[in-house]
Amino acid sequence: MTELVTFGETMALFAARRTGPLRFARDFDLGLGGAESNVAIGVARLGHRATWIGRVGADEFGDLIRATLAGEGVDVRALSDPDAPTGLMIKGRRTADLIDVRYYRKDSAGSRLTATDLDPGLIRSARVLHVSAITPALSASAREAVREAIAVARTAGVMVSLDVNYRKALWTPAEAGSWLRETVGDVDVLFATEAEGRLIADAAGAEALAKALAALGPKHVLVKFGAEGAMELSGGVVRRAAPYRVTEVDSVGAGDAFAAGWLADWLAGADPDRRLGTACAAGAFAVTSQGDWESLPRRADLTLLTHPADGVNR
Ligand code: KDG
Repeated sequence: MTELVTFGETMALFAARRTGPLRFARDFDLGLGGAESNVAIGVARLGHRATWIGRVGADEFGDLIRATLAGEGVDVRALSDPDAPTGLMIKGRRTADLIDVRYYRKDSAGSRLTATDLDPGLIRSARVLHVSAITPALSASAREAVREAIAVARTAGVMVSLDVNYRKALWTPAEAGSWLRETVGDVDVLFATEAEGRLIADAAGAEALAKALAALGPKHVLVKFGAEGAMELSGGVVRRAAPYRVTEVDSVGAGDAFAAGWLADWLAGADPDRRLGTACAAGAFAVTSQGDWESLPRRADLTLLTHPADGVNR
């Protein structure tokens, strides 16, 4: 029985191997990326059953997505759309410190997701529904799918988790803010950076912001500070977690890893301090290698971040 259901668009991902303008890249690594499937992989690696629902094209990239997610232990419900291709994401390295993401996803199979692609029975049987605010920015039908899924989950008492994941290439701050303000009251867990939180509510300082967000409905508000750690407001109690010190190679996917760590520990019934620590550790692992999800941890990896001073684990 699945514990977490999520859905959204997963794309084929071409990552340039060389730093500099994309037109000089020459070689690319082919992989995949999708905020929600990244979370599903992270939750599966941490020992819980996760299902990802989405549409892919009837093409090689669709096959790659299906096979990779299944290989990661995710229950894949990927519809093959004969009329649209799998979306593409190109990741360039404009400088050693600046990753430049471009999407080729307009009218892609993933963006054509509809409410009828979902399985309400599956959502009702899960413990968590996880969505991101990327999906409502993809199309009217995808937006309707998010609305419908949240309604099904709420009626069944399934915990609803939302990661803001603001993507400026897909919609404006005003459009995102309006959808988020409409939706946040139906959400139990909210993941946001400070800037993303301010799309929804205005308050000076992270703690005041978390309180303003919680006042709109979510029982758990997670504010992420990137390399500076994170804060959680749950049941009126504020917790802060210090970051793990790691060498950052590629920060894309860190937020999904954080959500996966938090949700996996919620599923495991871990205490709130440990849960926040696992979220930070998963986020830290995510930035240590190329790729949006490849370095997500298994349970046994979590202790590795408190490694010996010589950096060797024997
Ligand atoms: O959160 C990481 C994502 O940015 C990535 O894997 C792809 O879903 C994606 C997106 O829309 O950027």
